[in-house]
Amino acid sequence: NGATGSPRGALVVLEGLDRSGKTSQASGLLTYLEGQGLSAELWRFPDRNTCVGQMISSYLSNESELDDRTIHLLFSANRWEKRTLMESKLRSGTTLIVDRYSYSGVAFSSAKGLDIEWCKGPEKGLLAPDLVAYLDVPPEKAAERGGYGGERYEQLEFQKKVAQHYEMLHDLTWKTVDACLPMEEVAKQLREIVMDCVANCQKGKPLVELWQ
Ligand code: 2DT
Repeated sequence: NGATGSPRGALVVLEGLDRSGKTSQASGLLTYLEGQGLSAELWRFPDRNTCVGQMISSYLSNESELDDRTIHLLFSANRWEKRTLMESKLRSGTTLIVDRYSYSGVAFSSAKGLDIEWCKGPEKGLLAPDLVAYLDVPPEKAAERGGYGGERYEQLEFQKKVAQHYEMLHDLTWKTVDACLPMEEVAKQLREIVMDCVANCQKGKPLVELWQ
């Protein structure tokens, strides 16, 4: 952000299967970044607070049925409705730690059998993460951690498919962290890659769009 001279924040996305530890790690990261004196916020998708988010939430809790492409587009719309705010936060110097993003969108929908390129389509033009930290855990291990809620998708066989589809999405921003390590070790590795990413954004790494 050379125009104003104020450094921009980083867009950091955490991805992984259910029970991979994303949510706990995301809140640990937020505390750490704030402790470093950085402006940071924790976001998550789906954002269940909006009208679109409520439709998604009722689908996930099996209270409603939707066609696979319809729910895919709703997840995407739920990111689009946050895009303007996301860009202004980043440009004003706030780092965003985002629990799930377009990579969940594509991995989960394509695991149902939808074409992966079709799935990427509506994500094009959203902001590209500066870092995607993938918390890697074998689906069987994640299932053993227990506490799959009763939501749609929280089943071992489906999670195995999602893991395979995540693998097709690795790109230059992708960093895999072994989520079977002790929680504190995972946290330490995350802090390192995130601080590295924050520094690059401060140095002027451009903010670009996804999958153009
Ligand atoms: P949690 O709220 O527990 O993370 O579960 N999902 C998520 C999709 O299918 N597409 C998406 O675009 C996103 C963001 C992953 C949300 C569930 O919804 C799935 C698990």
